[in-house]
Amino acid sequence: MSTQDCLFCKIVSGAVPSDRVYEDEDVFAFRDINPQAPTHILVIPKRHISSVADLTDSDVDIAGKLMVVASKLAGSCGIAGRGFRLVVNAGDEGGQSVNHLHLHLLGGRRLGWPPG
Ligand code: DGP
Repeated sequence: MSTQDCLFCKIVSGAVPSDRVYEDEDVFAFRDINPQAPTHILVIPKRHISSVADLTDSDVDIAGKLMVVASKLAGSCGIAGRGFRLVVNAGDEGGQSVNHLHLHLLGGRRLGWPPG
C-alpha cells in the first residue's frame, strides 16, 4: 500500500480528521474511533511503517520514541498510576486491521488476560 492510500497517513496529514492528543516531528497520537477502554489512544509514527514486523535496525529510534510517548501519555491521561496496557497488533492473525504501525494505549478499566 502506498502512503497515499494509507488511512493513518491521511490522519497525520489532516486529510482525515481525528481527535489528536499529541504531535511532534516524528510521532502523532489520537483517540481510537472505536474505543475498547475509557482511554484508548493510538500512537503512530508520522513516517509510514506498515507493521511492527517491518521494523529494521534503522527504526530503533522511532520504535523507542513511540514507547516513550505512549508512556508519557499514560501519565498525562491519569492512567499510569492505576495501570495500563500497550498493544501492537501485527498481521492477520495478530488482529492488525490498519497497515500503519500503531501502539494502542488502553486504560481506565481492569483489562483481562489473556487477550482474545
Ligand atoms: P488494529 O486492529 O490493531 O489495526 O487497530 C486499528 C484501530 O484503528 C482500531 O482500533 C480502530 C482504529 N481506527 C480505524 N479507523 C479509524 C479512523 O478513521 N479514525 C480513528 N481515530 N481510529 C480508527
